[in-house]
Amino acid sequence: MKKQKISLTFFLMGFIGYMVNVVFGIMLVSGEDKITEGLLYPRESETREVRSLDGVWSFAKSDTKQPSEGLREKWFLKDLADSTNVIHMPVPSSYNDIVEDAAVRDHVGTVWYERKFFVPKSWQTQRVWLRFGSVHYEAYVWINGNLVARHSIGHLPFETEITSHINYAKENRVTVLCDNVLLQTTIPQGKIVEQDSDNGRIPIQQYTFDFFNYAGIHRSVHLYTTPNTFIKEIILDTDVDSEGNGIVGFRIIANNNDTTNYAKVMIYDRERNIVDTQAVDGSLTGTATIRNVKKWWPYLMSSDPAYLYTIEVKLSTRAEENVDVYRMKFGVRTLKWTNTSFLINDKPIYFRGFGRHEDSDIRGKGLDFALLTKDFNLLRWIGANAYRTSHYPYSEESMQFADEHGIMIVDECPSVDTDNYSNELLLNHKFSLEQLIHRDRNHPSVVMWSIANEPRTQKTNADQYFAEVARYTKLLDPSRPITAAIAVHMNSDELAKYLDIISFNRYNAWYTNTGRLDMVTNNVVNEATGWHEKHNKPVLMSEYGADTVEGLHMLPAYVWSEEFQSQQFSKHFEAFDRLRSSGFFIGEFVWNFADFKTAQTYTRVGGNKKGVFTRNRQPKASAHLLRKRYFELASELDNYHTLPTNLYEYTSQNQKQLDRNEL
Ligand code: GCB
Repeated sequence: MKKQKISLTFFLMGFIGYMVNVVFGIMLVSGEDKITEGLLYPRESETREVRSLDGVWSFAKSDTKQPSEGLREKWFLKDLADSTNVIHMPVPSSYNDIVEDAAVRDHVGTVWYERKFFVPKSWQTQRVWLRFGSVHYEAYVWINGNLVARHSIGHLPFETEITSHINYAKENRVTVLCDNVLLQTTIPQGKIVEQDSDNGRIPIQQYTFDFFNYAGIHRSVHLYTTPNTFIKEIILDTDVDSEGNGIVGFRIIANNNDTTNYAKVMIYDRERNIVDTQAVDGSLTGTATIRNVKKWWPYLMSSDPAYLYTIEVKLSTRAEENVDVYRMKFGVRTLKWTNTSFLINDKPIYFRGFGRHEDSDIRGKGLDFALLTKDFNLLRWIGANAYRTSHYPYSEESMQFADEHGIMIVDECPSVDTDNYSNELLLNHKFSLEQLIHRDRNHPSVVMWSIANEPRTQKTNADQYFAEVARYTKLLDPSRPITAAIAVHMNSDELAKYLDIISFNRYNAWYTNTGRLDMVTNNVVNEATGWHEKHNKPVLMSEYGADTVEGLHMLPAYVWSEEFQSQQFSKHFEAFDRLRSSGFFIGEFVWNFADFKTAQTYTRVGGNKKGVFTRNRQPKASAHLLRKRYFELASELDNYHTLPTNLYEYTSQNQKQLDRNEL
């Protein structure tokens, strides 16, 4: 089925009665048949060059009352500064917190970005590609005034070939229009309402999800080259045979689809030794074998976790040998699941993890390598082995970090609080999963797909809707289980039956029975047991927690204090240990790794404070408690006995004996 769609804001502006004179015409968006192509992560090789366009771009916010002005006046045809006032804007970054102006922070609708660049003459014989790691939510891209790309759904990459639009002899200009409007049919959903203000009637973006709707060019922008005939995709499927050899199925897709192509595939180990070489032709499909494979293990589940190999693909055509070369890292591990357990390399997984956000001060959701590195250091420090990409796909660079550090990922699509089910929503939801799986399918760290967070699965049509989302996800990737973080009561939920693993979010002693630390443990045990008894599937707790203001201490424990967060965690730990002994409970994820910004409401003091770390990544008291538990679990469950020497502070000579008794 083909569907027609115009840009969100333009649709919206029609909706609220603004005049729109110039749109790009009608953009075609197809439905189920929309399949992502290409998008290999930009990497240099002897046949490819990569250039970053990150840096300081020109930026202009549209006038909320004249959202289509820039299009009507064709700002993309000349320098942005010739049409409107521009300011400096870093890329990658959200634009919201860069300026001391609430109108930018709370802007609804379109903004413009622009920068100039040169390409070397040597690129004239190559294809040139422009790739965005993510623009939130909808993007239109012009090169030298020509519309070259359009993409919607934030948090996911897109690219386009710009070879024929490039000037090799002079400067080039890239212009981006970014639209942050969320509607009932976008993923995630939102709603625009018109309200009276002191400045007249204005559109307000409403949304139910609990994180700030940051917008802008959130991830890196790259130019890269490929030869004329090039490797478009590499799809891996790894396994381990009964003798412990790694089986690496690979499928290479070349852009020309020519059956006379052939390829040489080499597999290197971590020390750069060649461990297998395969020559394939025609279908470019084959299987490599790695003798005595070193499996990819999660952090603290092996003394040598996160072992990665490198696959090198050299594509040749009848006319030219080694026309394109691409290398990428991968891991070999198996996943299996039953109705009580989830196994990696035939060993049961017990998740010790977090729900997280891509969020920090100033840059919002902008990719930042210092932050990324710090976060992974903190994950290791605290002994976590997993996190969920709540509530949208995280950066490709973070997925590479997860592979390298052995952190298992529950990879979530951007559907949050899914409601008001419609066909258009379903198509977009499926497309978000298709783009996500296309992007992340080769990462060993990705062990599960999460198809939604807290969908309203008690509502009319939820059953039918999620039957289809689940079917489609499993069709795209049968090798990983699917889950969703459910908050609806198990008696009214219509989704869990379609999942392989049931995840539930619950805030005992916080949103229910606030402050009652004596009403946590049994409730958690009963709810998890209920889910298992109803559906006969493994269960994990995907969210629990309490808002906590760092430095607020109250004894006896009182909500918002550090004491309360620690004690509320501890009550959950008791529940988790009881559940572990009953055999179907496979993990615990604290909400949240760090404090994060939300929309303004009277329930949030400077944002959501359920972090174990502050927004600035400093530990609250609960972080030290959690660290003890996560390492103790590693020791108990995964035979990991090299505990950090500073896990316990010295208190007395008697302490060791007491600790041992407690363990
Ligand atoms: C939830 C949501 C998460 C919120 C959290 C909270 O259930 O999944 O996005 O931030 O609760 O703190 O309210």
